[in-house]
Amino acid sequence: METILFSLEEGIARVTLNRPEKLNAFNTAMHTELRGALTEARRGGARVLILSGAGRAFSAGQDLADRAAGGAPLDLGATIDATYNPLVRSLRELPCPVIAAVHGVAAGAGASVALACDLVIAGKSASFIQAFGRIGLLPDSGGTWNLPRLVGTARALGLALTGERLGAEQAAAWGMIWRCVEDAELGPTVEELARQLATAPTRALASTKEAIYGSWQRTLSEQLDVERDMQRELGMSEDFREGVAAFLEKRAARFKGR
Ligand code: LHQ
Repeated sequence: METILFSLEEGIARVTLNRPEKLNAFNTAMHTELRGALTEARRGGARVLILSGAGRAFSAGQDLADRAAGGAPLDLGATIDATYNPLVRSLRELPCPVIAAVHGVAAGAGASVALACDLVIAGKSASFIQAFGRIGLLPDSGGTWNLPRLVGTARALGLALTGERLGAEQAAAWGMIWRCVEDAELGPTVEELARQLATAPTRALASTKEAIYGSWQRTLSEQLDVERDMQRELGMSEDFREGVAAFLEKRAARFKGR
């Protein structure tokens, strides 16, 4: 692969955006390779996926020089239909946690894709820029959905309308991301979390993710029913039996993700 790095070992899928000279801007090839990697992660039974960027940034968003996204007349709707929307849906539908490890800048769709991940961990010097407005666009790749849900309408509008750079510490203080750590701690923190999640009861984590995201479309009463149905399923899982047995036997559980 030319634009990303991919590996899957011991349940941990690692996807690294790899166009460092262009700050990992997404081009058509990168989208194609990302789709392949996510399919492979799912097929290979990944129990956690880490998304990161090579070089000095996470991603500067859409490659504005990519002919497939440029040229005239522009149909950005078609581009989005073929690229970002399937990517964001795949990340959300992956039946395991997805961690975004953000260092440097995450701008435009780079910020949106990071925020579409389940757990965002950023180094202290990282920043998020809603760069869309600067070039005459609105936040896409789920930005207008995720931002207000993460930080509230006032802050979502402030960020999107001004395009102001938001530092990682502030992002964590606002609840936009899960954690901000010292730059040097980003790699080790993400690796440790990934190892923890890769040995967790994966089906329970997948159901948790699905239930929490899905909750926005439901009433409390409907959500109670969803929790009941999912718990019924999980109650029949091997991992639930193992979890209870390990607790009663006062030993560490050995979850298999089944
Ligand atoms: C880039 C890019 C880039 C190409 C840096 N493209 N080369 C849009 C359209 C279509 C469909 C769907 O969705 C979207 C959504 C979007 O993502 S819109 C937002 C697109 N992104 C941006 O507008 C951000 C543009 N980049 C920047 O504002 C800056 O590069 C940031 C603030 C990210 C970083 O600034 P610096 O640290 O000063 O780096 P730099 O600007 O010097 O960039 C380094 C190189 O990367 C440079 O190339 P060069 O050959 O001159 O060294 C840039 O041209 C290139 N690059 N972003 N998006």
